[in-house]
Amino acid sequence: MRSLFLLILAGPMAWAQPGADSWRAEGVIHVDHSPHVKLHSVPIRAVRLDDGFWAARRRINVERSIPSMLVELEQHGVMDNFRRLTSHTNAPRRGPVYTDSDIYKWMEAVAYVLQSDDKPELRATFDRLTNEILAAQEPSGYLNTYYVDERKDKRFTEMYRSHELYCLGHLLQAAIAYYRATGNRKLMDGGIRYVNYLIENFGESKRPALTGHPEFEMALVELYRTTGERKYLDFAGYFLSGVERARLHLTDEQVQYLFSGIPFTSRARFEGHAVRAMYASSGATDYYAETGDPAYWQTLERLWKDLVSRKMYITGGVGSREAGESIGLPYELPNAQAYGESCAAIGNMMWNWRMLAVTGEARFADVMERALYNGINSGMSLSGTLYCYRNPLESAGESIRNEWYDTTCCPPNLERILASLPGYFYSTSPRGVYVNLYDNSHLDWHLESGTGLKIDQKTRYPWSDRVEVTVTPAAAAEFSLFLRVPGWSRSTEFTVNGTAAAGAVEPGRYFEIRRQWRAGDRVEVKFDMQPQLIRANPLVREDTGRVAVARGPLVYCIESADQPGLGSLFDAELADPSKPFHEEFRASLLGGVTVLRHIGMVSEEPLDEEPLYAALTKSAPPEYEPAELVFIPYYAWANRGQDAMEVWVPLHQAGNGTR
Ligand code: FUB
Ligand code: ZN
Repeated sequence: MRSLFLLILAGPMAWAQPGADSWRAEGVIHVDHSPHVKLHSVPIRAVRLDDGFWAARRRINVERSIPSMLVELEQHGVMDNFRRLTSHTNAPRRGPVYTDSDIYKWMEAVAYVLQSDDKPELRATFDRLTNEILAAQEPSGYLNTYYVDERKDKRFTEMYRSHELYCLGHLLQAAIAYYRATGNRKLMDGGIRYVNYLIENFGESKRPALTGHPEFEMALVELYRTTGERKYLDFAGYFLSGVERARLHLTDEQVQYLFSGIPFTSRARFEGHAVRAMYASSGATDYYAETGDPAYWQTLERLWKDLVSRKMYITGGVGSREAGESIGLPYELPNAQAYGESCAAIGNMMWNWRMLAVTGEARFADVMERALYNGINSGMSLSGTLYCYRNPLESAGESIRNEWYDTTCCPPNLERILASLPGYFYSTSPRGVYVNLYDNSHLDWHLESGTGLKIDQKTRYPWSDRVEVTVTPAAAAEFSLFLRVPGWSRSTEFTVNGTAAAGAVEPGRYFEIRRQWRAGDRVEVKFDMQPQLIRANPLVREDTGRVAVARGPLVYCIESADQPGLGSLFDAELADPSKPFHEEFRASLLGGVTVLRHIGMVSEEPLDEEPLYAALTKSAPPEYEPAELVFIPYYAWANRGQDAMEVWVPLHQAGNGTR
């Protein structure tokens, strides 16, 4: 089998022949034939995460999160919404307009798990759900559980809110992932029937359509990549062209908020609903990868810059406002009020993954890593059964994690991103292989020349600053190994078989080691993982006088559970930034984390007993005394009860109220 698909893949990449099992070689996004990408994906099945940071999270996902979420989805009637359409019961439809998408996202997560390991029971569940879902599909191809019965007349008449195409997009993504897991096209063929119906009836010379909640664009491009049928790419282009504004009578506020309805290429800034903006940008990047339209690229660069230099949290989270789940103004990055929906951080990773494929530039992988380790990782509890919808950067101890939300978009989204994680670790190009993420892992794949290639990473990353990479080509071959130098590592060292590797090492770039590689060649990487104090741009007024602590890819926070002597977390400040942090790995804490200890200054009197306003004089209270502060990784907060938490900690000004 393996030699068969090596043969298929050898040489210039060609469209899969009918009957070939080329689906086995397709990655999270299948960009092998995309003319405007520099990097190609490696399929999930080619990467095994060995015992380590992400293997532990992924195991919990497979063993706890995915099974318990199906129980929740069933209990909340998500599958019954389909069943009621075929069993002719009078049971009411339950859940919001978009809840069909929740089961689809869950199925996508299952499909990624099956790409790693065949689990017959899970496969049988997927097949059963597929049958139940497709039984509710109408002969025309239409499939949606909300616009039925008395709401049937409203189909496609309120697309700014209907999520009809959003749900279909998620169905297609689940179906494509399952096809890539098993070669089974049943759900995908059902999705295609619906898409074909849409293409026949909607478009510039037909009825007008709008995605309303972008997401369908990504799915359409992936369908094009999977089937080779150009009409799906063109249909994505139709939605991104935003030509229907007038015919759909969309207001300025709507097109701004929905991130659809005007040409994507006319967008000047990142705005509106955070998840919509992320998914639209992901879809537009997919579209660019196929078409190379320079107007798309200019827009994507403009939006990316706006995001990372003005609108993104240090955690990779996005979305400052609860109102409209929206992005907010430049530098509007409140901490306690931060919305930071898990789905938006996931969208950030998905978008940057696509930007990385297009450019091969490590700055995009840096953002992926930031979002993954922090703003995404915080979204799922260590137990795997509780989820954050919002991911604030400060909390007075409100309840933040729940098993279920009526709008439960985030939990299955977290499940699908964790399940698909092996697919993000490596990429290939005609020049060689890229290591995008670091963790204990094993790659069993091949170079684009067809030469088999295995790579082993041995590391305790992100706790350890060292990674040992063993490269094993099937036969000695000249190619490049590109290792990402994270932007946070101010000095990084590489040795090959014990000798320092030549070449300039720049943070935020890939380091290229080109040589004749032989089986067992060993590269050792040493990052600068010393804890760093980070300041925000002074225009982020909420962070004035405050610092955040980061170590490697992890953002840290203080949580009240770790400061037993402290009355209130908010009485504490960080002292003397010139002093080093004390690092300590605690195996029994929060699944095993490196904690950081540093001197703090704590108000002698509780600050909430101080007057609201007082004249600023040198001798004025409050007085502060030293106390140790213990920092834990941000992702691990809110796992021990409802504790207060703070990422941006005030920096104590020496001489100001200090004894
Ligand atoms: O509208 C569908 C999903 O629900 C969005 O992506 C989330 O932001 C939530 O509103
Ligand atoms: Zn969500």
